[in-house]
Amino acid sequence: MASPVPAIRRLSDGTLAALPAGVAVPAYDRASTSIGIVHFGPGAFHRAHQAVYIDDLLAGDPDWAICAVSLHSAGVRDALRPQDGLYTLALLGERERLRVVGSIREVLCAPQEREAVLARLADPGVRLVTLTITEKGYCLSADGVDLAHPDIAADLASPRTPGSAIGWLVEGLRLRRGRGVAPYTVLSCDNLADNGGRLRRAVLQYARQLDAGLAGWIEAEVAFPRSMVDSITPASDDALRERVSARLGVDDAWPVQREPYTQWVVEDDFRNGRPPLERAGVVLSADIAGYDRAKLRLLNAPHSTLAYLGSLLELDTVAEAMREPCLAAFVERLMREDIVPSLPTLDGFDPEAYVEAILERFRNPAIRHLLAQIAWDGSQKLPVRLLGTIAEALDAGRPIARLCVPVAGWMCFVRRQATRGIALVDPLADALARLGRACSGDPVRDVEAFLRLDSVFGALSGEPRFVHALRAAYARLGDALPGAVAAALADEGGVQ
Ligand code: CS2
Repeated sequence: MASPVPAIRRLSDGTLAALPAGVAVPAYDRASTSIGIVHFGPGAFHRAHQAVYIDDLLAGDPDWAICAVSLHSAGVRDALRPQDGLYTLALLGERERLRVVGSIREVLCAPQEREAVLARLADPGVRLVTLTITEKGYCLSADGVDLAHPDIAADLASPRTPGSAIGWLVEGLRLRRGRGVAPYTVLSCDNLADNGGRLRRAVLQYARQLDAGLAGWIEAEVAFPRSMVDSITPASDDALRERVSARLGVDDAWPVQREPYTQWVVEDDFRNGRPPLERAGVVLSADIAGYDRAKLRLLNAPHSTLAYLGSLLELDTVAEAMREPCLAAFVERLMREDIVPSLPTLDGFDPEAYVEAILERFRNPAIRHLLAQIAWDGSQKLPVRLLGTIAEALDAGRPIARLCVPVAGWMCFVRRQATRGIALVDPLADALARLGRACSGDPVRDVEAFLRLDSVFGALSGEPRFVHALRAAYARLGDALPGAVAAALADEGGVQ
């Protein structure tokens, strides 16, 4: 008689003790931790970054376990709940190291578990709410919230059943105020300069539409520290899942991976206690402005540059793009000659060493970081990563020709995807697809059409020197096929 097929065992509290030696596991009793943090957006980045720092400090301070809340899809909840919130982090160094992370004690899907989310937000034990919801999740306008955004408009119409992050934050704060519970601190961990300040202004503007008293209370009582987060985290794929499950000897439905390097700088402005973050290696600082900007401009902007120009060159990954001499030389020159001069001088910050370290991280052959992943959401990323540098260079009378090449590269990428019938991942995907299809290759007409995207270009579109430089860059990329792109990049001296 055939023996029964053994049920495939799953990573969970019950199987933790049986994991092979060499796989790191939580160094504390998970059952004796309590939830002190609600996190919105438990994607790969949160689980590879903040949740790992919290995992490091729970042994010494058990009050800060995480309730992870997805705002839209049930995928993370469905993968992690059967695993008691456990998942594996693969650290992609010379030798891959595995670590099971235990800091997420609860996983909720907000649209399906509204009461549970509100109960957590109102819980006095929760003193911190963190967010990684990507740039678009904030529904920002130039200096507040976009009141016309469909998610915000829907929440304003029925604020007790929110859908947006800002709607949830404000509803949670309203409950706490009503019950006499001290507010939580709100910590944005997304790649936006002044992320805390921008979120604060957006929350206040939203709350003012609903209740001036509540808005006044939030303004007086709630802290929104700024933060800078950094660790390269390629999306999880089947190869990772299979590798990890094979090494663990049990199934992990959704492991995550990242480079060994990680950094988290947080403004030390918490009103209701905070986790002892410094014990886990977080840098707490009175003023982080400058660090967030350096990271966005010197890491994320080059990343987007590699993504668009590398995709046009038909390359797949960051490491491959860095092996393409014309592109690697272009990016390095962009960083050293055009971006470094835009950064304020900071005590203890050596921009040249920072550039060197970033280039080294981009070259890491152990990481398969898809350019297509970084190319997502260009309409949200370009303003924070590149267009601010261009605006400042214009004001200061510095050259902008090279800085315009990645912007033109994005336009060519949009055009190419549209002509190939490939959908973009971008909140403006429909408008961009229409624009891309209407492009004729004529620099004057095409650039003018893109510049009408007000939420992307804002006042820059009326700046003649910018329009001129962008047209020139777009013209140099020509038909945007690999030959033309390589020639434009190799000839970069000429774009000065
Ligand atoms: C990347 C970032 O996907 C992207 O747009 O530029 O996720 C980048 O890897 C991280 O910010 C690194 O800290």
